[in-house]
Amino acid sequence: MSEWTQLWLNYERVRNDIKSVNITFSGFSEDNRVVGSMIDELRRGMYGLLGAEVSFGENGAGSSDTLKIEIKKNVAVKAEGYRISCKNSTVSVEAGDENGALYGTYHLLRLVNFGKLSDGCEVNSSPDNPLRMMNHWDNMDGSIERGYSGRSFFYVNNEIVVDDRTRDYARFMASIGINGVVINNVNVKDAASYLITDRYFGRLKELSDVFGDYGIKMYLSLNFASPIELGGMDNCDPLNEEVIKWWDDKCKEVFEALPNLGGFLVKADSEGRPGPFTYGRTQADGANMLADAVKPYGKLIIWRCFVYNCTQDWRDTKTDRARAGYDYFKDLDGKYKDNVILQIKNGPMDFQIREPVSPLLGGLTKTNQMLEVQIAQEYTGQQIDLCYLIPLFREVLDFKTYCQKEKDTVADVISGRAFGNKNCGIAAVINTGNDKNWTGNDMAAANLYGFGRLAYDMSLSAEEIAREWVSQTFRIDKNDEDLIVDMLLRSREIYEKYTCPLGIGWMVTPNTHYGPSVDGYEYSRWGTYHRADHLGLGVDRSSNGTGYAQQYYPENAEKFNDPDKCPQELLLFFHHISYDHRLKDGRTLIQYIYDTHFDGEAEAEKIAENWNILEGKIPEESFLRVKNRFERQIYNAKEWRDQVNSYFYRKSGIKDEKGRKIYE
Ligand code: GCV
Repeated sequence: MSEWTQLWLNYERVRNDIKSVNITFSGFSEDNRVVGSMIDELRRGMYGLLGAEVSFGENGAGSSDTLKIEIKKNVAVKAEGYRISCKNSTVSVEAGDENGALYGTYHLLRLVNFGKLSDGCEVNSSPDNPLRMMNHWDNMDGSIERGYSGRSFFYVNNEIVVDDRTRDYARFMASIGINGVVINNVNVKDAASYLITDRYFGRLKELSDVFGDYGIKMYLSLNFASPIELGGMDNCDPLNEEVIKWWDDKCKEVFEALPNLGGFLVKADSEGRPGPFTYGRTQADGANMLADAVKPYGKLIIWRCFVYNCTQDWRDTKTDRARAGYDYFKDLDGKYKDNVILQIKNGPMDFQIREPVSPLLGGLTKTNQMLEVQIAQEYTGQQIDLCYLIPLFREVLDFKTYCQKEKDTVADVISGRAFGNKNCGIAAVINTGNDKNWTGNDMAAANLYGFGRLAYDMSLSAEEIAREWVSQTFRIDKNDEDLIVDMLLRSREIYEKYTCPLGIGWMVTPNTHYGPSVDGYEYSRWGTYHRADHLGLGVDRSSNGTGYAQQYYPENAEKFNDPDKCPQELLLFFHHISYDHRLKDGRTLIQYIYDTHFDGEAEAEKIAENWNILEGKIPEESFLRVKNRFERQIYNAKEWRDQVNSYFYRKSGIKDEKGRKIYE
């Protein structure tokens, strides 16, 4: 029994009628490292799920209780895709490459797990996104920025750790189709700056080899000021010849030592990080200089668009952080090298429970784009409160940008379907740590699993993914499975109800970002992000206000610009609305705020009660861990309810029509 759980790779016995499994390969070499991982997983999975002996290679006809599996190379299958079919108790898994065969193997194990492997079954699958990545915000001292599941399992005291846990991590990632992992925080400081020196190459090579065994490329976050910090230079101007030469030499050294490194992720000119702006250069100047340096090795520069001035003075009503990404990047569309990808957060702000989709997604048409989401629940309950994020990600992917007549959703843009890009995809800020259960709250593993599955197959619904996760993770009957699925599916709405109303966001405790503080957010020190006064609440981002709504294509701009057409859930993001304004259902804004906060808290109590039904049906440790989180969630929900209601009661002077308790 290892010190950590196996998450959804829970290979407990599901049937007993198959006594042996015989596996053959054609077109794939058993010496290949990814095939080696496949063999290990099949042995482990088939033994666990079926209790069957597993043999490899031709061994005669076999008996009626033998399951035959043929893993075959078929170049007609799309890159990293697979086909599974089952006839006469013989299963065939076809793939064009090793990654596809590995993903097909994991899918086959899922079918066995779900009891869905039977004659006639057919699966045809290939990834929608070329790049499917996890971004770790792990620091080398072992802390994790915005980590809620313990400490890093990659680093202890500035040293890199490679052990059995690393291998299990790589297995989990491959099982959901992840093919890239950034192993260090985008805020590259202290020892992390030295990751691109020979001090760390040995361990990094070991780590990247473990990833390589599972078809995963390793990436590093980069410090843009490395020529200064490591090279002793007096600047890091991307157009300076000596700086360019320094990077060329550095990349040669790094990629010769680490051939399985896919490239670099860069946060520049944001929240204190260095970047090209210091030298009067553009973001494209910075990204292209690095892109040239990595190009001889066929590598990528992933450049983040989370660039904004966190010290903006919000007393000026035209100031708007939401505008920043588009303002900095739109005019440079088409000016980036082919091996640059711009990584864009799903919203224009920062992973709030509700934001509009960033206008950069699809706003750029000539530049490689990648979507960034956050499954570390920084603003969405910190893996204490239950918040299943797949419905939110689905909304983002399905958003029609109107960038062209057809194939214009965010999913079309990031997958390359819209503009034919090859370097594109989706990344998540991950929610793992060295806690026994990996994600702090056992239920938060649904977001980890769900992100990977959705990144691979963007046609999956939030409910399908929730069901897959529950039925692999727990061995429970259909009613109990329904109960957990229902909790997951309702959780985002509940969290939204007791926290920030109608897209306004941000009313969080400064720095920690957990719990309410209506005026508190650290970067609102020059005035509030929500702009509440005694008459109303919300930020006017229409053409009369900051003009942010105009950053969208006309169809969306028109809708967001007009308070009568704006989707209600985003009303306060786009408009300053008076407390007595009547919403579509006839309620006033202030009454809506009171109602949702009372309802949200009550609904959180209800799902917490439902959890108790599972006592004795799932492992006790999991049950108790989640129960404890629910208790803390209820406490948090009450705090939010009371602070938000009191704040707006004091501001507006309007009483709750239903006479419920609001602290004065
Ligand atoms: C890694 C927010 C978070 C920071 C994070 C930053 C980013 O501001 O609070 O912790 O830094 O986003 O995405 O770069």
